[in-house]
Amino acid sequence: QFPAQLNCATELLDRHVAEGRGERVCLRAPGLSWSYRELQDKANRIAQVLVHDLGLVPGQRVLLRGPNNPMLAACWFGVIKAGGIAVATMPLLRAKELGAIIDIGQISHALCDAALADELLQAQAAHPMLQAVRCFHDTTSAGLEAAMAAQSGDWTNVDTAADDTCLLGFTSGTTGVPKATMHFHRDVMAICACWPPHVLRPTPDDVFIGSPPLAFTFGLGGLLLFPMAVGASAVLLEKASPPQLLQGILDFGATVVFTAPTSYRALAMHGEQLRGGTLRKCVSAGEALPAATRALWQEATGLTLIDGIGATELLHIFISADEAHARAGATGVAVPGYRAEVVDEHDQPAPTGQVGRLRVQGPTGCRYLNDKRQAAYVKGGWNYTGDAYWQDADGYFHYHARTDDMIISSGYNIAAPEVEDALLAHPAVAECAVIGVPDEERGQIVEAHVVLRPGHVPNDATRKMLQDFVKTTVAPYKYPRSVVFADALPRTQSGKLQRFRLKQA
Ligand code: 3SK
Repeated sequence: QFPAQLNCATELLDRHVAEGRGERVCLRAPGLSWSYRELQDKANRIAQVLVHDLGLVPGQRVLLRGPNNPMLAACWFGVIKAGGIAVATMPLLRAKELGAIIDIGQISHALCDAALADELLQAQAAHPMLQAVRCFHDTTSAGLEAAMAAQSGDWTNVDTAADDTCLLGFTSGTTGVPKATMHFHRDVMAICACWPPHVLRPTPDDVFIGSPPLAFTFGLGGLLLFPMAVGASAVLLEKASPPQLLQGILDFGATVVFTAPTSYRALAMHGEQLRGGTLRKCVSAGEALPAATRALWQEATGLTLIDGIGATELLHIFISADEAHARAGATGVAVPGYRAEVVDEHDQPAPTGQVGRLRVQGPTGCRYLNDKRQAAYVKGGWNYTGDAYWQDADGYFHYHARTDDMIISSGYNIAAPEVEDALLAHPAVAECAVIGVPDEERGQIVEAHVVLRPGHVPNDATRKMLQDFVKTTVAPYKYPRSVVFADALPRTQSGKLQRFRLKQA
């Protein structure tokens, strides 16, 4: 239960200063460290620039653009403090994609890292609804820092209602057509009260690090909201590919890491540098965790992965298990505060062991902004996440596939992730994605797109070796009749595999 009036910036940031923790380290980046008091000072100045200089009124939407860094975080809090709605965007988006977000989100203001300004300014030229853009990390007199210097560090947050929208999370899902999900101040506080204290159990001495962008709610929670909810610190890395993330963990003595399964596979190759080090909690989400990756990480580092499934629509993780309750092949159980069920095609609870559609209820839920897809996502108060799951006798949820990742070949239902798991267990496979492609005889056949590890040759012998290997671990009808070798796989900027792009190719 939250009070009727609530501003999440007051709870996550100002409270620490008010309660005497202002000098604790809040945000770090290479060559930089800000205390809670310093972050508050910057966010207060940004709120005033937005209100006094740029005419922002509560409820207006502010696009944020930049790689993960402390100024981007300060802008996020500045918007919230001013009663605005933060719309963080993926750093790699181009002008056309930004234009779609401006249109859908009805964006009036933007704060942008100067390094990424070009595409946003192009988008602004085509979308005059975006009235005001200020760039940070800009040393000119027109930059945000100059405007901040002219304001004071004192500011009283706008007295928002708990049910006022404070952020729009954009998701392209796996289909590529963007939707905006609206989340309230109370939703932000709800996610901080559910998964972290029950599953992650962070302490004020933890140092968080990770790869997901703050524009992906997995990153926003893991690298900003959750550390700040307990007065801990977070390291924000602009570039967090596996070698950079490894270096960051070692340099900053990180204790909690958030990244995706593909990244854990790559980091596991350097497990000896992490074993016995500072790291104590490793969170995997963003896509299904293959059992082979869980085992690889455990063997390489001695650490047990905390798996979880979340959704931009529900803001963060709703099914998960801590290290003590982790089970190979299972995502976990419903996070306290949430209910989850697997249902059949008639929306009736599916029997134990039977695959069905996952639906979830809890303190957060999907509210698409002006989008008819709302009717398919929320039915009867349940959020239908688009995942196919089954539950075991102990109530653990096991991921099967996205509901649109099922391949039907000669009447057999084949889940793409199961074939991917089988391929990933082969030492020659670095990454893979499995899709169904049309076939006259079988309706569809299984096609695997495979990125090989260095030293393996993409030829017929390797293809046959992989096909034979899959047949030895899963039912032979699931083996990929077609194997395509690739240098890389198409992924969203949050790291999710875009199988639809392989299907279009
Ligand atoms: O994709 C996920 O699993 C996820 C996890 C946490 C927060 C948000 C998302 C989309």
